[in-house]
Amino acid sequence: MKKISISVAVAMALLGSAAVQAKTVKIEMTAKEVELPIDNKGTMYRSWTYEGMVPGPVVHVEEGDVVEFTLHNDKTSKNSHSMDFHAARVDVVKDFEMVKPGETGGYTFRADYPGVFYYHCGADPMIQHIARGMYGAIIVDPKDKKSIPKPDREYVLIQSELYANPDNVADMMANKWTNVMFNGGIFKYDPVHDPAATRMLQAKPGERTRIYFINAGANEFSSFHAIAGIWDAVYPSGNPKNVLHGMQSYVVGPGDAAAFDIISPVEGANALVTHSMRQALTGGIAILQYTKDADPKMGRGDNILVR
Ligand SMILES: [Cu+2]
Repeated sequence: MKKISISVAVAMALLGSAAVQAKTVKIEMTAKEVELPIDNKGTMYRSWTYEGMVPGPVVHVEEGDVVEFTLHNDKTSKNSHSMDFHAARVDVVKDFEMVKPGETGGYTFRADYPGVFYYHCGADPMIQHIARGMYGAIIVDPKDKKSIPKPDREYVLIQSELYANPDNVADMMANKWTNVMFNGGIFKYDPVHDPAATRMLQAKPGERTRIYFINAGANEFSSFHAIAGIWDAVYPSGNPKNVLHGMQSYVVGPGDAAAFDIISPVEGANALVTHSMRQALTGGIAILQYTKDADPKMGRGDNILVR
């Protein structure tokens, strides 16, 4: 992201004698068409992106914040692009309209609902813009911090399908995907199934780890499961008011998201998978390793989404 600036006290409302402040958060992104690796070997894929990365940057705001979003479409782009934030309530025609190469668009919304929400390009054909990599996460922290347990670590995992030929929209419409990816890579965090993988998610035994799980699709449902673990809590859409306990799996459809909390009583690992086997065994597995000396930087700050 080029810049995120936060200006406080844009809106001041007087409630009795107490001043209530609403933050305005400015988010700017540039749509860029670039080559990116889609596996641990470095196989390159012609990707369409936000900010040159798949997934796009994690946007993090608080419930009630006003988000001023600006989308630049790089002048080297060959296609129009757009932005659909699932955390926004706006006008689909005016606000989600396509931005041509070299032009700028944008809109403003208030993040009224806490949770984890999908964002994606909605330019035509949407199936292709999503499959090429134009998706990401926006996390809206609840205003009431006590409404949800504070996690020790947090990770973003976004599931998507890989189509061998991204120019072939007919194959996408026929659902002819070859692999499922987490965060834009086949077995990106799974050295068990791909020895070339160098990354894993990490936590300590006893820590509460929260996975912000988004299913970008474009087509497949995900049955998200932790092999050798149980979800302590699942929050559909990440909203603290939606809570399920002791879940083995929870289905997240295309375009949907949920927050999954897990606590391991032992050292070792869980394998986080979509339990649909063709999806898991073609790339949809991430290892969450539990050790007493887990890297304190993992699952925090910029390492919420492990690049
Ligand atoms: Cu696009």
